[in-house]
Amino acid sequence: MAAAAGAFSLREVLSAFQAAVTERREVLLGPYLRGWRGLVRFLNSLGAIFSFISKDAVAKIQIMESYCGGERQEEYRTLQSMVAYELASGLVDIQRRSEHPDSGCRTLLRLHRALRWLQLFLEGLRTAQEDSKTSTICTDSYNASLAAYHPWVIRKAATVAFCALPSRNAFLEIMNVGTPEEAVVMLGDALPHISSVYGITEELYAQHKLLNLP
Ligand code: 1Q0
Repeated sequence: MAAAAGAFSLREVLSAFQAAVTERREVLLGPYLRGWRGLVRFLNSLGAIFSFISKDAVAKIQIMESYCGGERQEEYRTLQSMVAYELASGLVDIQRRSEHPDSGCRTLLRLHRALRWLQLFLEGLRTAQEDSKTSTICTDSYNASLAAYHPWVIRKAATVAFCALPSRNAFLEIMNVGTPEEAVVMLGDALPHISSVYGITEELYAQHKLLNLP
């Protein structure tokens, strides 16, 4: 079943992440951010209880988009060129947030950590029993990833919000890629692309010791 025109389709989001990786294993920031924009649209459709999450995600996407459309846009074409440029120009706060509180490197790191959550969540959704609770899959994925970087109050708010998630089958249906079974197949095809983006970023950040940017 094709997605209705204008409706959210997870397929588009996932193909953006697929398009983000080049043959030379560079990550193109344009498609990467398009993928995030799509995820936020989906998140917004789940209800106002998630707006504190989508606001933060949008703020970070906007910071990145302004670099990508700004004066130095050539430097922000790929993740690799951004890291090289910002480091060589002293544009990254390494010890504490001070002169460059919103560097591309630190902003993207927040999205990168959230991508790990997404990877775990979608994998959980794909492999869970039909009657599993989405909120449990989501909480487990969160606790195994992003939670480590969030203070208690955010962890609490996030866990409360997760309880508002629809059932697994309803969730698979609003992804708009066909029946729940078809959605599961699509997730299986798509997840390696998200994992690839995640893996390349993790490796690059580790290499430059950027994984703990304040
Ligand atoms: C479906 C449920 C969505 C659950 C999303 C899990 C993430 C919870 C994160 C809660 C964070 C909220 C607020 C702010 C946090 C910031 O402090 C933190 C650090 O930034 P900073 O500047 O203070 O150092 N920010 C972050 O960690 C970034 C968080 C970005 C979260 C983006 C989540 C986007 C979610 C998309 C929904 C995908 C839906 C599933 C995919 C479709 C499958 C059918």
